[in-house]
Amino acid sequence: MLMQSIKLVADSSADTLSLEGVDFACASLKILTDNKEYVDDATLDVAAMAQELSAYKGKSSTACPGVGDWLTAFGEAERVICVTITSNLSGSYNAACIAKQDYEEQNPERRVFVLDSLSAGPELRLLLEKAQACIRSGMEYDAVCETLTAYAKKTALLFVLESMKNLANNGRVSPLVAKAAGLLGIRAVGKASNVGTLELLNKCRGREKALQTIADNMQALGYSSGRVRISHCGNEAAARLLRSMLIARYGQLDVEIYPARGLCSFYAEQGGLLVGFEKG
Ligand code: X90
Repeated sequence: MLMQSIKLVADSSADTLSLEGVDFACASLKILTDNKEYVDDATLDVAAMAQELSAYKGKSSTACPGVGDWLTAFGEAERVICVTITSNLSGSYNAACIAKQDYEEQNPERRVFVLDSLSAGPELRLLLEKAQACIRSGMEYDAVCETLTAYAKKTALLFVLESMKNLANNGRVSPLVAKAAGLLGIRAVGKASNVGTLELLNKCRGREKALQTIADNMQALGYSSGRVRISHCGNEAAARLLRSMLIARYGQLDVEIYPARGLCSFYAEQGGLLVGFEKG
């Protein structure tokens, strides 16, 4: 029997533009101001966007991919695995589910599996890498979907934010929670909760303390030696420091560091770090 080819699809909150050895497509979120629209795709100059937004004084917001954007990303694939940003903070998952229905109705032999990551950024990267490995090993579709669903329960996301202004202005955290970051060098350390919302864990004074607190929280969540993915907003130095701290505690580890793309940069803001990892 011919092996069915499987396409991987994610929204741009996954900060992933391509995945080696598999068919992959990304559905873009957008960042909006009164006079400009930034599409979070491969052509977006994230640093230039951050510059422009820091000089901009008006309102800014974001928009999730629409049903049509998801259908375009699915393309013509017979089997699709689709990973979205948390449904509790975005309409992306909902739009993907509607697109799945349309796609399967129009082409009864096609299948789409939509996974709500209940997270953002590097936790999605881990999920995509797991699916990528399964596909490349020749695993069949249903098994990949099951493996991925089980794996998603064993991954987590922690973050450290220097400002939560954009999150608060767009109603993604309460103004009270947002006060935890930004005042007098106070950084907010938190995690993606079990229901895919921002959960504040600690308020830390200073970068070093915030990063140690991330490492402590990883340990408390059962981290032992699994893969770690760190995305940063103009703060590679902090990401590298966190990696050193983790290696000092655990020995050699599989840690990758990369700059966040548009959507995560907008919400995590300058200096922010997102840390996806395997709980153990
Ligand atoms: O649909 C839309 O317009 C997108 C809204 C996205 C809102 C939240 C994005 C968060 C990005 C910030 C820190 C980590 C959050 C963890 C969430 C569970 C990253």
